[in-house]
Amino acid sequence: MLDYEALTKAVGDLDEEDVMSKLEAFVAENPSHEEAQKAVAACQSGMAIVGDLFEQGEYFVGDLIFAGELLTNAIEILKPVLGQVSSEKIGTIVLGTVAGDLHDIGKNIFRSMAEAAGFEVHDIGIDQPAEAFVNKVKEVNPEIVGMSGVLTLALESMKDTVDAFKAAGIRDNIKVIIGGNPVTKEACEQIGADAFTTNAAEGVKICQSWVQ
Ligand code: B12
Repeated sequence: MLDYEALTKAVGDLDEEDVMSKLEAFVAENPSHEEAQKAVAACQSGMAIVGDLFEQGEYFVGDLIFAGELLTNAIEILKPVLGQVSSEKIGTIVLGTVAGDLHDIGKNIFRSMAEAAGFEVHDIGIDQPAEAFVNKVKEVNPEIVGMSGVLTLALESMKDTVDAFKAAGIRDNIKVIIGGNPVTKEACEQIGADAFTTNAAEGVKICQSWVQ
């Protein structure tokens, strides 16, 4: 049995060896999807600790970089139990991290889970301006656009992107979901998105409800 709190602490401590050995033992036990999602949530809480220690001046940018690599490797171990790419296609999502923001771990987790649920995901990458989202939407005609961002400034870029959809006359053709640490109900309303979440699994459920 995985001790989720101990996993959160190990991520917060940036104890890579402990994180990897815990996750390898966990995956070897063939956990359920729900348990794997709980492990992701535990890692996410560990990253919040890293962020807090960075703000308090105990960790530095080098530690953030290390934390990013650590979590990317951790998610690689979890991928097989988070679900494989489904062969049945239930919908299309254009996904990206918005302009000014280089964080992509949360986006990548959402992509993996959405693909496992049967979505075809067009991931346009990090630091993507509004026009890049607009162009991709025009090209692949998705039902859904997912925008990711963890910096406070990402909220502004998300609003710019929704405004660009309106200006291009394509806002009514798509549902927009935003995700990442700073998104809230209020931010969602201001941005003009249809839904928000700080949990990838919940995000996938919302997207599934839109294509049913
Ligand atoms: C790792 C990290 C980095 C790494 C990122 C590596 C990478 N490849 O992503 C690096 C080193 C690059 C980095 C750089 C910086 N960072 Co940084 N970083 C973090 C840290 C510690 C973890 C982020 C993370 O991966 N979290 C874990 C993931 C799993 O969580 P998540 O993103 O929220 O994603 C989940 C959900 O939100 C959801 N989700 C996410 N996206 C989407 C999208 C959709 C559509 C859906 C449905 C769901 C969804 O699903 C995920 C799983 O459930 C955070 C701390 C924190 N509290 O987040 C700081 C943090 C975000 N960083 C911060 C800062 C200040 C910076 C720098 C400015 C530092 C510097 N001085 O250079 C730069 C900025 C670079 C830039 N322009 O973007 C601040 C931001 C402050 C602010 N309010 O804006 C934070 C909050 C740290 C802090 N407390 O001060 N960082």
